Amino acid sequence: MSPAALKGFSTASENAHTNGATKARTDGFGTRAIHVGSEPDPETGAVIPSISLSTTYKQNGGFEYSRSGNPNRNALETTLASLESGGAYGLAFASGSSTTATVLQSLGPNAHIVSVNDVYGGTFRYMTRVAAENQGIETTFVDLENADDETIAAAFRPNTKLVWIESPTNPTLRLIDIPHIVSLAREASSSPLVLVDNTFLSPFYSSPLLQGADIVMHSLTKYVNGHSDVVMGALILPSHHAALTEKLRFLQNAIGAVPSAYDCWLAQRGAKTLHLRMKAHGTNALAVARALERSPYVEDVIYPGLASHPRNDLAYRSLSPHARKFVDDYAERNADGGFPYGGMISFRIRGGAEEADRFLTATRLFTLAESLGGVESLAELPAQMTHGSIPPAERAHLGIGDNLIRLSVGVEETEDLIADVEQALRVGVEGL
Ligand code: P1T
Repeated sequence: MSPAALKGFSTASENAHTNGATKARTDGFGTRAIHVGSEPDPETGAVIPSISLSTTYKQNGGFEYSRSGNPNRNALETTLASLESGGAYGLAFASGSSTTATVLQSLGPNAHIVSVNDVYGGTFRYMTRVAAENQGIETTFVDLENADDETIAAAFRPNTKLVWIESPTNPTLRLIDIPHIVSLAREASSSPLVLVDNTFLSPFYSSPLLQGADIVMHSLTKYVNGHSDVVMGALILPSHHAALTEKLRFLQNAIGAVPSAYDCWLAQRGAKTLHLRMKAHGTNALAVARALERSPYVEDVIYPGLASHPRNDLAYRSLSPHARKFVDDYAERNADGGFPYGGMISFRIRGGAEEADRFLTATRLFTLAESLGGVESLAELPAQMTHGSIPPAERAHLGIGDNLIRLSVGVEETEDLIADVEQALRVGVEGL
């Protein structure tokens, strides 16, 4: 038995990257985040892995050429496969967008996709402008939150190969009942795969593979790396998808949209504190959402963890086993209803573009910027920024108006964030 096993935690070697597969493990989420894929170096004893910058490797040493695999990417992929509960295989890519592109390329020509109607603007753009024009792929965008079963079933075609889900969606935080959509997909004649883009909740709050999804994707740029200094993406698949993993791994190498060893090292370092950060993002976001709910300057707050959110029960049901434990402990200590559910909030400021603009320039701690999931708080206007590539009529239909503001709530002190939002709301609406 290895010393690590004697110490009682599952080790990276037990979760060996052999062929990308990880074995069953019993350690908790935070323990896996810190230990799986991150073994002390057998030669030097270094606790933190070194960065292997070599682009090529002497034959028969386990690696060949860095695009096909390198120690840092393998280590990160092992960590990711372990963190995404139900996962066995991890594949890292150069960005979330190149991850999306690789999955869509795997569908071949003239396939059909059923996608949730409110997706990240870049995903919408890839589906409608790149996959449609270059691969003849058609995408039907469906309101998977509210549409009845007949409407959803009617969207499936004989060539539907993929169902694309984000939950909560970007930016209107619509919640999708993943097990229900999986069951509808299983009834479709073309047996489409179900992919969940789990970027917004991260592997801490949600485990779509345990809910029946075939593939989970992440923009690691966001919560998993967590420090706004890496652009990267990943796919995680369960053990029964070895053949699909091989196909995607072939494309990972053949297309070559791979991350650098240095970025993999950074993302793995970030992932070690994912559980700590996600708890802090969640408690801060809940507190900020409550402050917004109380404010006379706010029309509408969307945070699925709020007790007043219409799908708050679905949010609770959709929690990963580890998040449910955290949320239940939290609820025992705070009998005020609602629970932490990730760090993203969207709200409509009273007024229009002018008020939103004033709010966004008045915040002191929330920086006006795209992206999310870093330790620092960010604010943005989806209609003009992240979702500007969605046609105006479609944006209006989705409720992405000029007064919809999206917050990525960071892990600063709670009361400072609340004070910042409250003063910026006053300036935004009253112009003071
Ligand atoms: O930025 P990149 O790493 O390529 O990931 C794309 C992506 C995929 N999926 C979701 C749900 C995302 O939110 C993103 C990127 N989103 C932003 C940059 C944003 O500000 O919403």
